[in-house]
Amino acid sequence: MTTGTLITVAPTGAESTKSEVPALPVTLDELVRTAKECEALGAAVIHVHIRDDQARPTLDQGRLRETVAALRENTDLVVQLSTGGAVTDPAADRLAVLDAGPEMASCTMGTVNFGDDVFLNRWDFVVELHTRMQERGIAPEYEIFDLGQLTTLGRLLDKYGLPAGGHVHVDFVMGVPGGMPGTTEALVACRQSLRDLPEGTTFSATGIGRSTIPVMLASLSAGGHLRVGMEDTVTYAKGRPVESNMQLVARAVGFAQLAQRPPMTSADVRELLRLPPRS
Ligand code: KMH
Ligand code: ZN
Repeated sequence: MTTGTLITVAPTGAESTKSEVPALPVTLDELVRTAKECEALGAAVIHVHIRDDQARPTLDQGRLRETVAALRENTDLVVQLSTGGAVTDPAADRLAVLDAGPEMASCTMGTVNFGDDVFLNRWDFVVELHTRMQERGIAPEYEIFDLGQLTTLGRLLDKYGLPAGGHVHVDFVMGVPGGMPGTTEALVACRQSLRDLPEGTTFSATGIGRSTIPVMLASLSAGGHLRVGMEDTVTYAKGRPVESNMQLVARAVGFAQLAQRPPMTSADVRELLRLPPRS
């Protein structure tokens, strides 16, 4: 039985521009402020992409380290760095994200068309990410953009073993143009496929764009957790741009409470993911 809800905020992403979406947090100050406010509302994990001084996506190692340190100093959130980066980022830079020492990092389970682009995740790259995280005690969040990627995850775990700590957590990223749709039917199909993964595997889900609300409701009803944020949607309702990440987290918290699955604290989440508690 799932009792609480793990709420992840993905505040920035790599796709929206600051000029088109002025509320997007792109500086370290904006990110830290967002993290603190989202934590106060009920988020327990933050999925982080960073930007440079021109607000362009970057994987600069110094900035990544500074970001991890600032988020740790100012919040108790579990800091999950994106190894997905932007579609243009080379594999070596994406692997080097792990050198910034996050507690958690994303690990996408295959290649997917991404609008007009391709989000490239070759098998050898996935293996390298998984095994480096295993060696360093970083908890992976396996990002699933399409049903077959769950089969790939099963193959990865069979061949290379469980992640550090032994707990498997996946995130269904639904509604990317090129991936699975953000529908209840697709979520249920993914949920069914978890039967082939280790017992106790947990999942969260996020719906891109207008699939945000249906995916949130489907995930809660299927025993899943939630990821929300301006990485995934910049429209709150028809004709209403998102005002802030806090607005999205507050809505997710409201839905979780209605479902009688209140937000988990970051300490609860560390226990779930078998991460060491914060000293
Ligand atoms: N920005 C996308 C190309 C992740 O963060 O791990 C990939 C992405 C996945 O956002
Ligand atoms: Zn991301």
